[in-house]
Amino acid sequence: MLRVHAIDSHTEGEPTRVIISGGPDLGIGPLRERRERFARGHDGFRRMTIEEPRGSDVLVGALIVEPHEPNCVAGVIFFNNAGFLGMCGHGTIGVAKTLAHLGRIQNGTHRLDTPVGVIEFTIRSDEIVEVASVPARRSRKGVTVDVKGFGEVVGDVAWGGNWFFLTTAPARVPLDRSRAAELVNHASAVRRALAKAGIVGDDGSEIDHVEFTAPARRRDCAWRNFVLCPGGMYDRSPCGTGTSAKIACLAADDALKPGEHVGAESFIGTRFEAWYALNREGAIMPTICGRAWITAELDLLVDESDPCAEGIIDR
Ligand code: PYC
Repeated sequence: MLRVHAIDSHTEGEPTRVIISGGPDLGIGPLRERRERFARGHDGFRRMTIEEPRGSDVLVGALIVEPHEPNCVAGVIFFNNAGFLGMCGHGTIGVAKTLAHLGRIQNGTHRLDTPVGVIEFTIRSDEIVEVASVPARRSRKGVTVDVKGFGEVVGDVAWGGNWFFLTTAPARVPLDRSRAAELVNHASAVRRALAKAGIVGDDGSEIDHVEFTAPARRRDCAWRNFVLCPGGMYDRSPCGTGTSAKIACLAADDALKPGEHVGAESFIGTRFEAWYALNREGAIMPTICGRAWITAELDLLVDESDPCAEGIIDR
């Protein structure tokens, strides 16, 4: 019987399952290389830990490993129902709260090794976690894409730790939970149209996140968003990497100054606060803040005879 110990949490509504022990041996070396080994040799473990019947499509997994970079409290590889993520903002907040819950870290600033570089997070005395994320950038402004069934859509391409296409919400579909299925459908069509048109990130990667923005309903937020993640699920939180990408667009338009704080409202009405600084090279360095709550401590059990050991497989 395989036993995998995990801690579940949610960050402003978006769940994270942090795998503490029982994961595959990925060897040593940079986290980018270990993520490749995970993807090539242990994809069944990814599916087993987050997908049905032990999880759900919306869960984001975070495998804790030994860090490669110095002075990091841990290394982490994020994954979801579609594969592996570069960075994950809400997941980092979940990891921070989980490590604190386990007594491995105290309030204060810590370094975390990820496949896209080292990031720093700070657990504040008010329990809010600040994530100083990877550099963000807008790579293209005002890109027009012809979306089958929906017509022309204009948006920006930006990197916030994952690749995003950011555009205003469809005119006739309010960002309401009752309209989630339509928004998923529309955003998925945008994603397919981008791929078909060969519109990719400036490193050649697929743009696998689509972000719609609309005016905020909360007075303490500047916009409300809907973010479609690669596996067809929408982010319940305002999406950390999506907020970084949005900040990169605002900064490029000179609509947000360094150090100016802004609120991002999620599709379910929860909030992140964000701001950015410029580093010596002039790169945009976003910080995202939010809260997470521990929801479960669990042992996942996998019996060799279980036909759904690696999730539910369609035959
Ligand atoms: O918070 O960066 C994020 C994120 C990415 C996918 C789901 N959440």
